[in-house]
Amino acid sequence: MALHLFASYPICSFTKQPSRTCSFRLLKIGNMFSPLGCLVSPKLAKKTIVRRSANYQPPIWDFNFVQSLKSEYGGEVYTNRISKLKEEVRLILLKQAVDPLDQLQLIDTLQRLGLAYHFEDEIKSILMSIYSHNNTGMREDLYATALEFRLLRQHGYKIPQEIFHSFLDEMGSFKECLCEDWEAILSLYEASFLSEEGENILQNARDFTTTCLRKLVQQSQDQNLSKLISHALEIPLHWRMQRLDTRWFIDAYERKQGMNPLLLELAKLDFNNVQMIHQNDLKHMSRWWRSTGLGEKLSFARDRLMENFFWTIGVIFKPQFSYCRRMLTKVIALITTIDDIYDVYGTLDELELFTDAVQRWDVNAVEQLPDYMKICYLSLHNSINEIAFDFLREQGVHIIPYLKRAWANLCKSYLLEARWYYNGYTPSLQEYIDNAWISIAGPVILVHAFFLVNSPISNDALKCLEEYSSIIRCSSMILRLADDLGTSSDELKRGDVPKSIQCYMHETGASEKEARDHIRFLISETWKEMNEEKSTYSPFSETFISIAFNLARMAQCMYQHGDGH
Ligand code: 0FV
Ligand code: MN
Ligand code: MN
Ligand code: MN
Ligand code: MN
Repeated sequence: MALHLFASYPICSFTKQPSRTCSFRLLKIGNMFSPLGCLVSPKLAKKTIVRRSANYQPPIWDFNFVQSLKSEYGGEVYTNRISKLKEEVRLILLKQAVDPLDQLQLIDTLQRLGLAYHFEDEIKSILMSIYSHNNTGMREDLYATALEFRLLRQHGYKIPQEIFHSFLDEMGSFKECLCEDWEAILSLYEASFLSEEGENILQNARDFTTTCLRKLVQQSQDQNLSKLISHALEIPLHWRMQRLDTRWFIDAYERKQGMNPLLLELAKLDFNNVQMIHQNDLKHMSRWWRSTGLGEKLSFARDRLMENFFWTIGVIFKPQFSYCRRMLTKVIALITTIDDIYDVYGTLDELELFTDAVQRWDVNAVEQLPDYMKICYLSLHNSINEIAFDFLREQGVHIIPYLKRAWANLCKSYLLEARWYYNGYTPSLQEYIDNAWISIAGPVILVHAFFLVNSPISNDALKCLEEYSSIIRCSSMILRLADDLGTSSDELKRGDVPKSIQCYMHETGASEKEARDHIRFLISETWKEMNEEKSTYSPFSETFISIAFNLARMAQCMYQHGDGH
């Protein structure tokens, strides 16, 4: 099914807003370019400005608590043990596991235990060899076939969905009798999420296995089995935030019959070792956040440093990417604050000034802003320019044009939503989406991430970055739609633009439940489109592609039970 979520792309070429703005020019509180003394003069301010409140609660992660975090897992005893275990596991991977199915299972286990990043070259060469011996003939073992299919696709190999032909009956449906082998069904279920647009065998596989697994959970007496299946049904592996799943799977693996104690020990030590690095990143950024003063001074905005940081672990957990996590934490903290200015606190006039200032990217623009915006604007300016400075120093390339453009596009999309809000306007779903995949800040996060991971930068990649090419759009779209599922009820209550669910209800007369189902369907279709990025040529590095996928995963984690943020 072809979905046209991105019908009026490219959106980045914003033009002047139409006359819609006229109606609320009347609300202006003074000349746009005079210093906004009204904000300092409480008399006028009180009379004319009614500000919304989101009633955000104080942070639950106390500064002193964060600073007190300690870990012993960086000590020599642990790192030596980790090195030794790594070599043993490498030997198992290269020498002991010779049968392709054993190899695939081991790779899958290493991935789920969060250890695969230590063995990337070995895993690549094993998969390459399995792929080159891949037979397209009749398959008999569904479990093995689905596992092979999933791992190969995950690593960018083109494997046709027709590999599952021998498991279909004359009508093209999966044979009912397969339902009895839960391991095979689970394996097929997870594989089915690697599908691309229009792959109907895989869509059938997804529907079929989902039904089977639901039945199995109801009937099963085996607690471990039920846990595994419920976990998979909740969110499939391909859509999961990896680090949390690693933590979950370490426990599951410990209970598994025939598990390898060496792998388990390495997984635990490595998890704790990596967590120590994350804690150091967090402590560092928590001090940075305090030094900005934004949490205190802008009391209307979310003070959520820990949560902002948590996003970055979902996006890129590997220990060597501390710099990327730290800078992305800044970016996300600034996004959160600025989003609240636009959604909650700012008046339309102030928002126009702020948008203009960001577009100018000129430190002198601070003069035109009210005080509460000044501190935010300068903080934005300093933080982003510092990232650009680091890059210029290290790589000799001037990247401010890319970064500031991403922020300008974000603020313009925020402003459009603010205009819709003040105008009481409900856009069509399409019109909403054309703007909303930008206003969720996915492009800002990804553009910065692109420069923060130290991958070589080609002109091709820069061009795709500038155009917000497909992977950026898909990842941002999933982020937006997942955010809407989790946050729009509260947003509507406090006063905000209608989000995708409400736009769809307004446009089609659907119930809220139907609208939510539709949004979930769009998420699922967008995943299929994004999956194509794995099997087609991309100028982006593997690291960047994984960041884009992980951002979508992180969104589905954060908003799984409402607004996790
Ligand atoms: C989304 O909040 C938001 F800004 C968050 C969670 C901060 C970090 C952002 C990303 C990693 C995307 P909210 O639901 O208020 O956003 P909208 O766009 O709906 O106002
Ligand atoms: Mn918001
Ligand atoms: Mn917003
Ligand atoms: Mn939202
Ligand atoms: Mn396509």
